[in-house]
Amino acid sequence: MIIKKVINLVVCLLPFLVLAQEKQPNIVWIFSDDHSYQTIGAYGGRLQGLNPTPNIDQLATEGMRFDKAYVENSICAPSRAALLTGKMSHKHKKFDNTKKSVFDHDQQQFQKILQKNGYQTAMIGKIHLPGKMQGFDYWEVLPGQGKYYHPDFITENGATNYEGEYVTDVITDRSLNWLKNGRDKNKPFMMMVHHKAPHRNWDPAERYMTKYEDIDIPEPDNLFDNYDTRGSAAHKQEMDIATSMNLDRDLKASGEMYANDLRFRDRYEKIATGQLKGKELTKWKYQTYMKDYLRCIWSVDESVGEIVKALKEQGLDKNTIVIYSSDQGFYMGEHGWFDKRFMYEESFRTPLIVKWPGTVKAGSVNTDLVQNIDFAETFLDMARAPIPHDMQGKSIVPLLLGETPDNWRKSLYYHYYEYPGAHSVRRHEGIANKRYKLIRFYGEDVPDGEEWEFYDLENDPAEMNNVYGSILLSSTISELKSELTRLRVQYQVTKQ
Ligand code: SGN
Ligand code: CA
Repeated sequence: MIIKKVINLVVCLLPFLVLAQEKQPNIVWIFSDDHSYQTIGAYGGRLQGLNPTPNIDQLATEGMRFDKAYVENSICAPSRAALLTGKMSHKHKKFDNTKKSVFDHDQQQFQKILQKNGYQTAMIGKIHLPGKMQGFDYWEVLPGQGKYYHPDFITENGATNYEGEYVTDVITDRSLNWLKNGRDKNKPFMMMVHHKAPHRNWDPAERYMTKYEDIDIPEPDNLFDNYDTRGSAAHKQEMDIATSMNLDRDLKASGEMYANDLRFRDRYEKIATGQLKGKELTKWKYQTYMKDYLRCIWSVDESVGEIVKALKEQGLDKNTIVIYSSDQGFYMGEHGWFDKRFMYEESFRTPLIVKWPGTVKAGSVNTDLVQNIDFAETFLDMARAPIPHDMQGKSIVPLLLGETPDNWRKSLYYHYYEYPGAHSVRRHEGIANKRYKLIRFYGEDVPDGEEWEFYDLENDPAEMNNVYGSILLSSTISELKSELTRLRVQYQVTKQ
């Protein structure tokens, strides 16, 4: 009996023992801004037939796809602060994208710990956290949101302008350059390749300007959602394609800038003649938005392919982990929307794919609840560096090894703060498990200061039916309310 137990223990620990003996792996973290899982072929869904991401899909074929990866605050700067610190917004203090909350670069961040444990670290691309980066041997970042064309980049030594170049290409080239010529080849490395695309206003590289021109992009079933059963926040947002997406900068179909630009002539004329009205106009806006968005993705996917190829050419592929993810999800017309912020699935969820040669089973799929606060601890664990106790996530390395710990989280906490603000999404917090989601909208411009929503994700995956008032579900709702209170205590949430 005892011998059997010992054998079982050794079998369970084997992957960890093997890992402990190998040399520290390199980590390449390719990240994008606002890339929805709906537009990644490997995630399936209505857009898969467009084959939008062959290189990212290849990572999934060779690695693990996470189907339940989420963020803690679906907006750029707070999400990035969570990645670096392994903490939620109320702990790292970058609550929103505005100047009202400031990210203190002096605080603990995973890359500083990696450096202390023998790693070379590099960050190239969008970080959206003003101030000097710390913990990177090399950094070259966009100021704020950055620009798609002729972008400026800031380094330790000042700014450089890339006249005539496209931002995704510059980020790829600068990353490849560091990989080849910039790093100390005797050390393991962590390279962060963080793209600006496909962020609004979806400007593609010249070479992809006409891609998808002659096809119809499938529409979501709820493109014309009327928000029945939902509270006031869904009705009052300003992120719907029909009225909040503009015809000039967003769709390049109106305004002086586009009137004489041959590339946009067809669009311009379509709008100028006034032939589209009501639902037909919304459908046209959806098609135009989606095509530009997908064209931006095409360059990001190409970047993934080039980086994977370079790793191979340099003999680094066997000992390099390649991760693909985004700072949050995005609406591809679901609920009639673009943008993010809400705790509804399309923006709460984010893509996550990990290729770890020799360690992760090729083509595997994980459905455990993971969150962006897990990245920092995961990287430290991969590097076998110490993990500070005050980080709030969990390393996903056991999941990558195919072992879900018994005490793995059963629910997720979410909190969005930026109101009043762009797109007018009311403040809210909430809790979700694999089956249900409870959301509490609160504060300014919320009737009576508080509104609740509740969704049964199994019966209503598109979250069209708020069943907060359901008598049948009242005890389940109470359970989730208690769980929300428990999570607030666990994560030490202070700000309401
Ligand atoms: C800009 C965009 C918004 C977007 C925010 C935040 N407007 O303000 O649509 O929600 O960034 O995006 S734009 O017309 O200037 O593009 S985030 O990814 O940085 O959080
Ligand atoms: Ca973003």
